[in-house]
Amino acid sequence: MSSSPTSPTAATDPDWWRTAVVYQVYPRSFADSNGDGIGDLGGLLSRLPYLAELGVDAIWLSPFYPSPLADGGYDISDYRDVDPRLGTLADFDRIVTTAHGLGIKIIVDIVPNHTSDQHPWFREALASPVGSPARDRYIFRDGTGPDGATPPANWVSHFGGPAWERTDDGQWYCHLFAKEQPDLNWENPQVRQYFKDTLRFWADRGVDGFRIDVAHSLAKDLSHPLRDQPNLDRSLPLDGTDPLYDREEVHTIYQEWREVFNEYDPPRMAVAETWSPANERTYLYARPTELGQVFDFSLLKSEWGADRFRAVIDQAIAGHAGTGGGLTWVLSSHDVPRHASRLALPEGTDPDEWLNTDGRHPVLDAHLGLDRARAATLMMLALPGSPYLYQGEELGLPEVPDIAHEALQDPVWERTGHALKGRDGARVPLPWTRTGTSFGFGDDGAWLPQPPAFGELSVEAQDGVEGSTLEMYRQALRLRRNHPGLRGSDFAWTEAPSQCLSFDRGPGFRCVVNLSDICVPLPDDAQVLMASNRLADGQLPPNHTAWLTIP
Ligand code: TEU
Ligand code: CA
Repeated sequence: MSSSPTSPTAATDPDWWRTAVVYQVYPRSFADSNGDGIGDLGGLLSRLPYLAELGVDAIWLSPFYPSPLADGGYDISDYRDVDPRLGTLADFDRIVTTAHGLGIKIIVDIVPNHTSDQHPWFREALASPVGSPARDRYIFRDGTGPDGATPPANWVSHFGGPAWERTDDGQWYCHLFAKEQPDLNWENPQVRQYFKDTLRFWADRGVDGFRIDVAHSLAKDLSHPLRDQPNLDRSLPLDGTDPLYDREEVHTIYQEWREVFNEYDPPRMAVAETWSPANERTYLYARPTELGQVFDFSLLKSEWGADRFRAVIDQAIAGHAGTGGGLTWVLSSHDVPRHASRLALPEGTDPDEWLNTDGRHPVLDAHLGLDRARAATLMMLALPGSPYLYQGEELGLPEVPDIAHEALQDPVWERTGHALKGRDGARVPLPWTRTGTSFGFGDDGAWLPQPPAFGELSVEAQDGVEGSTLEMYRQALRLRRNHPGLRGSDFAWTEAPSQCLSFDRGPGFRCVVNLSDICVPLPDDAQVLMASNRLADGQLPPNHTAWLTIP
């Protein structure tokens, strides 16, 4: 395997993240180095050459910190260490050094909305009296109604049920996620200091950037009495005044963090995660005085369709214009059904309902899903800005919808009273080889069961195979890095056949996406650089994308 040489400018360019291809690693599901069934840092270290050959610019690591795993590691009991099941700080340092040697940046996940209930601060809070400074780091309140037996407010958890849990002494604490994830009080100066020092801890170890979990929920209106909010952000029009989501004050936190990022050369980058429906406020997180980037999940939330994709792209580009922030694109993550399955769902199908049938209704056309996934990916990789890839999408992995109920790990399953299966189907450990227990993920089993079909989707099965999804990703990332027409931020729609999209980037580069159900001709004077699949007599088949050189 050969790695791409690091160009000296790329290594020091302070704006590297504006165009970077970032690959999300969910560490427990990536590669297992010691056969205990759990992916770990040793596994990742051994696969860094694979990621270099794939051609990614950066790796975002989902949490690898010590965690009781109430929410797959997003419940952190120590923000400045590595979970012993995953390795040590020395292993982490080796990853940073090795990745940098291969020209790959490292981004770590920061989870500032909540800690684990096993974090020393929360244990101290529980052991301390009502009204104590230890409790003030979290959101403790008396209940209402007789004996205070009703929660202090009608806030709801993202994972189902109320956002409040009662403690032994009768007070309640707020948790917007699982009850093992108590929300921090961001009006507390110690909380603010702790996270700035945590950012420095990892920046000092050489990390290049941060992904900020639930970035829009840190600032809450905690004035007495607590305001009503019985809805989740997903269904709300947000204008900066909601008691829980996307409050105007949250931006002062990121302005303070920017000062920390700028203590380093090059300044550390950051990307905000916010699930609120994208509107003009979403892009404020990406201002250069704050985080620089915010995930744009509109593509990930969009169903297949030329008008839909076009509207999403227009909104993102227009939304960033004037803010100075960097564009991002996402099709898959550890939180949603993989796009190779999602894009095969019939119009209007709720992916959660499909999951609830264990993937039986409707039965998906896997071929169609893969075609569309590849076409959507190739479109995304041609857009200006920074695409975020999720591990395994380069293999065309589908969602695993039929994990046995007993094997499910996502807290969503229990907290919703089995109404939602949750996110495990996107977190099944990767197949590296055709055969073997756990398909080369490790020497033994895997913490979530892998379906038999994973063998033929493994890296081994696709490596060097012309037309494989893996080779398509490799080729696209190589071209993206080297084609002058894909640098810069130029973008212009061009005329396209019905239900197709066509856009030009820099000099001589055009991308055409066929979202119709008939073959369409390509422009006469175009030369095909690559396509998401084979052309049909020089025409672009339905559910395909082509990259073209035009005179
Ligand atoms: O996700 C934030 C979030 O709002 C999710 O609950 C999202 O709505 C849901 O996953 C969709 O089903 C982040 C992390 O990405 C997620 O993995 C964590 O569980 C969550 O924060 C809590 O830290
Ligand atoms: Ca392991």
